[in-house]
Amino acid sequence: MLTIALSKGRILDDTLPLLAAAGIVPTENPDKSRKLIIPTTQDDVRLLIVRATDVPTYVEHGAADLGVAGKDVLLEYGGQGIYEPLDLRIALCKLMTAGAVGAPEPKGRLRVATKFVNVAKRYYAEQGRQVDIIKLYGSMELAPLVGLADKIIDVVDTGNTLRANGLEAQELIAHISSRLIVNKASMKMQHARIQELIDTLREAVEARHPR
Ligand code: PRT
Ligand code: MG
Repeated sequence: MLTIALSKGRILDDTLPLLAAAGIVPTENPDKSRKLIIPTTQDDVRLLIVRATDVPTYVEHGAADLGVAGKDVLLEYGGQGIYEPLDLRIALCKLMTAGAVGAPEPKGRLRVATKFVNVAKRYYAEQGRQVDIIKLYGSMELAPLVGLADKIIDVVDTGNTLRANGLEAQELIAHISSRLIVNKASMKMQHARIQELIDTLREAVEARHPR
């Protein structure tokens, strides 16, 4: 059995066509179903529906053999137990700092609100900048508006969410796309099977999202 962990929403939507190219099609619509384990047209392949931030955890611990996760999630997760063999070139966005439009740089320690605590620590450490990091789980855009933080670090796509809240994107931390990830033991134990799937997905990526 090959188990593939995915999150609902944009990652699922953009991954299903790639899996279809490898002959893997869910037997029920994962967006509509309440099931968290979804069989596919291949008897020995199933999908696990998990939170985006939980995908690396399932894969590192071997509860899933493969997964699809945003590079933002992978940068935050860290973890040495996962291979990342393929850039799927889907769910593109940027990891950025943002702050209130026109706000001056604060004099003292910068307060940064984010769910990407590890990324934030690394980013400001590289710059030699002292910061207080405030962990949030969502609606980061609110933090600078109500004085909780000077800046946020978040994923930005169109920038509409920032603009709607009087914020502007400032520094680019990383270009983000979603990656295929593989459990290290699975890669060894089921090498031929998984390598074949990676190769097929790579061709599908080249066809659908050419550079
Ligand atoms: O939603 P949930 O809390 O379960 O988890 P999640 O937000 O991590 O998952 P999901 O499905 O929303 O995103 C999965 C992956 O898609 C992320 O890990 C990113 O790699 C990628 N991605 C691509 C994005 C976006 N684009 C994106 N725009 N993830 C989130 N957003 C959010 C962003 O956080 C902000 O709130 O959309 C808003 C900004 O969008 P714009 O277009 O207004 O700039
Ligand atoms: Mg989300």
